[in-house]
Amino acid sequence: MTVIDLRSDTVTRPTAAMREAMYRAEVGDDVFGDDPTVRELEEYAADMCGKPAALFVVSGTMGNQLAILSHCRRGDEAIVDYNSHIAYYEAGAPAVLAGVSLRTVVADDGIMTARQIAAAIRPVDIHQPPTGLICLENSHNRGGGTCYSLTRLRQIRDLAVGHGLPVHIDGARIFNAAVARGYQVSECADCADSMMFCLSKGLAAPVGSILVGDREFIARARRWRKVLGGGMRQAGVLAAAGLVALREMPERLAEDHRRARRLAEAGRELGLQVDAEKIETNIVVFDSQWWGITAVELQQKLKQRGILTTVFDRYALRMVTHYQIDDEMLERAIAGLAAVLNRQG
Ligand code: TLP
Repeated sequence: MTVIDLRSDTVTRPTAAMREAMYRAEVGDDVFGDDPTVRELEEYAADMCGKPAALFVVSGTMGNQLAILSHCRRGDEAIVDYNSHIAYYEAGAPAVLAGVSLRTVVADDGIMTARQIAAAIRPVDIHQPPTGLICLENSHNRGGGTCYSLTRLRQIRDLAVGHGLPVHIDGARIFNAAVARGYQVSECADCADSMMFCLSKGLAAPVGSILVGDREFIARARRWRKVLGGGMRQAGVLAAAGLVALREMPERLAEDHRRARRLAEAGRELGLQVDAEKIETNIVVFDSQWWGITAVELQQKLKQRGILTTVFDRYALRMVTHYQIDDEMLERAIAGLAAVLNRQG
């Protein structure tokens, strides 16, 4: 039985072109600034985002945390939505590492409005933590792969500029958002002071994320990366795969989005609650409550058929389409879902 792994797009394996590039990569000691391939990747990524500088980091989590460390002072508060990766999945790192608390906003599908953010900005008051940063997630993972519109991003940028506050975008899946919404990643980055994106999700590179921003910000982040032990040596072998990911992989994401929509429509026909119209990118979150089956039970039954998924909460189960899921595997996953639910019903 071949396993159909819909747990995440993080499970994607490097392409043949990536492995070839890794094999041939020119390398040096990147902590000394001597790795030509890392430098090439950083320059390429900065250019793509229309920012002066970039930093290659171990993970998306590290990229987000370096942004918080580099923008904020100890005691500051960062505005995030309550379901954001930073608030939900980063193990309390803003408090642990930066001494930064989070002001969480409850936003529809994870997409905050400028008005909600404005209401969360603290007044100058000795009793309250100063607002130090606004963080947006695009596309939004727990929101079901939802995306910010450029209009919304620009409204938030204008608000932030008015308050003298920096904006960071957790763009782990920014290429998914860009492909789905038909904008450039640079147009998103233009609405923020910093942006992080992952090479190791839908773009299929084995390891690594990128943080972009201005030179001074990236210099601070580089120092914080060293503090956290994230200075890498001959990292060109990884950067080489990252370059292939950026050059060759973004366009095909539309295929993952088409398959996610197909999966959502099939799930809805089976009685799982999901707003298939809302599926814009590669993430589908099904609500199993109507079937009277918890997400954990559904996950286990699917697993017995070789279909792997992620539990979001009691009745919410996530499935993610990606490079290793073709049409035939998707149809097998849908058939498996139908078999499990029909037996259940
Ligand atoms: N998300 C992972 C898990 O951590 C939940 C996944 O499977 O989706 N920002 C966003 C929006 C993310 O979805 C993730 C990873 C990250 C940051 C962190 O990236 P990594 O895993 O590289 O630290």
